[in-house]
Amino acid sequence: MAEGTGAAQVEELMASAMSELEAADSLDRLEEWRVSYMGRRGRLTQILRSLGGMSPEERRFVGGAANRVKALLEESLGQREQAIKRAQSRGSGDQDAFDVTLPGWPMPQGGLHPTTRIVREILSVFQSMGFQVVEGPEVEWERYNFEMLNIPKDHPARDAFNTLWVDYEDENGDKPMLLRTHTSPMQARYMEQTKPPIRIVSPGNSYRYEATDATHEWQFTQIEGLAVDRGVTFANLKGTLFEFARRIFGEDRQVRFRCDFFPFVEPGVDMSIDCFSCGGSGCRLCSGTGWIEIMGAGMVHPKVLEAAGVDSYIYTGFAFGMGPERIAMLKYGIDDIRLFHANDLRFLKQF
Ligand code: FA5
Repeated sequence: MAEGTGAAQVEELMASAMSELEAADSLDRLEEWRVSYMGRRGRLTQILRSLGGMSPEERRFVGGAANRVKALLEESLGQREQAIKRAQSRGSGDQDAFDVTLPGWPMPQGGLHPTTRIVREILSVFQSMGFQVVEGPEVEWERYNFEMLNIPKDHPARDAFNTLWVDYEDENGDKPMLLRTHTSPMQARYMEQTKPPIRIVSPGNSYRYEATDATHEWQFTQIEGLAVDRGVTFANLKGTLFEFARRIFGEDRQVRFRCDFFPFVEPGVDMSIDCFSCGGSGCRLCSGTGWIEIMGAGMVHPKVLEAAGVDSYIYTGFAFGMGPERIAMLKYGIDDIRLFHANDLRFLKQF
């Protein structure tokens, strides 16, 4: 046999073996294929057997090629066998093909976002004191966000609420829609709809057009509180918020109320707790003051009650508004509010 002829034979055998292997679609046909190429009288076996009659040079050449082809065919046979078995077990619905006793793949477990966690925790404290949870729109009318809260147009207090206005014009050419700058519009909305006694907390997103830094975001959460009834006093406000602070920050908390101004309350206060990091002696967390401010509050302004149709001669109320992210920052030692919306799993996985 000439060197070229032997090589051509091996090459031709390889091509036909591979195409027949592709076509073999059952284990029986696979066995037939194996016998016809690699069985005792198989075509490849014949070539290997004929090596003895070849010249040493030809034997080296053809033998090398035939052995490489043999290894390749054996490997391809194994792969084809696996593929046929997989296809058969899928098609037959064979119970043995799927071992139900094997443990499943572990699914990565998600967790609640830290804002969701703290909001739920705060709400449950107030719910346990008889407050009901209500929610309202984030795209709000100027009327609820400002006017009904005793902040008329051109009132300087509007400067404190850097507003994102919605590009919508009414028939007078005014733009009366905005992204609410706080959750306080819910005071007006709820009082307009519901007669006292009222005890609600209202969580939700608020938006302000401001530069972000470690303690300011342009989108943040607030929780509003409102209690209106006959004879509600400032002592009720202090008692409720004191209990809230102890339940969230620990039994030994001290609270401090100082005068502050919000047009929708009179008197208005800000509430601080003694710094739980330094115990009141002054540290970085409390900027050396020993106190940490956590919310604005006050007695609902009579004008706000009247604007919503509540008789201010009969009823009084208190209101408060806090930022849950800031509270979570204090509680969990988070030093930058921007982490809440950064979608960084290293941060989120800690909660
Ligand atoms: C108000 O928004 C008042 N509506 C709160 C209020 C309600 C007072 C009822 C009296 C009666 P202020 O702007 O201070 O107030 O915001 C309240 C809280 O929201 C702040 O203490 C802070 O925790 C949070 N907050 C305000 N601005 C931002 C901001 N840019 N990023 C993150 N949190 C903020």
